Amino acid sequence: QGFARTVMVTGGAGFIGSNFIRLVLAERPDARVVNVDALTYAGCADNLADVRSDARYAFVHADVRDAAAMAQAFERFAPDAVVHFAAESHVDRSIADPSLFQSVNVGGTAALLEAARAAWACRDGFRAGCRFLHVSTDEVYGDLPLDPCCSDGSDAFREDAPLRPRSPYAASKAAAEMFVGAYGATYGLPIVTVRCSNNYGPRQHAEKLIPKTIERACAGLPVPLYGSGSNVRDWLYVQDCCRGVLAALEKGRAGQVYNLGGGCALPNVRLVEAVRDALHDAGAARAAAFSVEHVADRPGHDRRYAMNCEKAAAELGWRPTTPFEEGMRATVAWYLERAGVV
Ligand code: NAD
Ligand code: TDX
Repeated sequence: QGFARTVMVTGGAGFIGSNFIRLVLAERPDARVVNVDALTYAGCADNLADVRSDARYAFVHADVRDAAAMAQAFERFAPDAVVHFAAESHVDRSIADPSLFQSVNVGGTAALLEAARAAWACRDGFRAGCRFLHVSTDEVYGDLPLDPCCSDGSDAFREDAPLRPRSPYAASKAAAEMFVGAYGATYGLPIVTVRCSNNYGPRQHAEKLIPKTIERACAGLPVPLYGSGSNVRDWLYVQDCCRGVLAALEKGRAGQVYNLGGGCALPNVRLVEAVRDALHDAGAARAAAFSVEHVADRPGHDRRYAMNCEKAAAELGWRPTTPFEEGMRATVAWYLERAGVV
């Protein structure tokens, strides 16, 4: 399978999307990228400051729910592929405003699928080589018990596990996947889905746990840990995730789902200690006063996520390669440099 020459990336001004665009431009010299982003509070034009002048990059300021704008973008740029990152991504915000998540994550995905279906239709089905890559999350599976007897990984979710989302965010991502599956089954639209675990790395919004921990520690403020801090997340360095998304785009089988996990499960309380240690190693003086405060738990807080990623290894040749300490070092260095701390 040859690589798509024009890739429409939605949500490319966000955390993973901006890292993905940079990867594609660097490693696929023949590719053009069209970034479709509404620049919500989570989108940051500066995330792509260094690629803005690249002749192979174009930006469309539009909302994926806007059917006319999507049709226009397809017509103007004639993308071969769509990589759909655009979403409301923060679980706490979904608890405060679930309808926004329904509108953007479900309605936005449905509108984009419809635009792709119309744009790529031809007499025999769809244009040769076209492909829709949908970015989903491990949260659609629901959570697992914390019980350490299961920590050998044997209870990790495989791609065919039932979806049991528990937060409004996870429900909206699961509902989006239902539309994705329906477009594959009904119309034969060539779609590949990836379910990623918790990403970390440069350019993540400060509302998420790792950047929040770095910012607060550097400001001498306590890090708020929800509940006991024993909830477990599987951390995936964003560069590894982007390589997995690219591999799925290029090598994934249409109609298939691939788990992309980090293989690095940590309880939150351990995770923030790892951030503290990386800050110390980087010489961030204020982090010496690092402290944690246990605050009210997130309602319905998922206990643990774990995915089995053998399918991505076997079919895509993908596995995460960045050791956690190295990814954390690079992450902390990026935030400290941006803040002018070291
Ligand atoms: P993010 O919040 O950092 O970025 C989201 C981007 O989408 C922003 O640039 C925002 O402006 C844009 N956007 C939001 N609503 C839009 C709309 N209606 N139209 C057009 N653009 C819109 O998110 P992220 O962390 O980079 O996550 C990207 C995708 O990956 C999401 O689909 C998310 O569900 C999924 N995901 C994220 C993680 C993670 O750990 N961050 C893990 C698994 C899956
Ligand atoms: O202040 C905090 N204190 C705290 O204890 C915050 C912001 C979070 N937490 C906990 C909640 C989670 O157990 O830390 C863990 C990580 O929280 P987030 O960074 O908000 O991420 P999470 O809820 O796990 O979801 C992330 O990973 C899966 C992304 O935001 C999702 O988009 C992705 O699908």
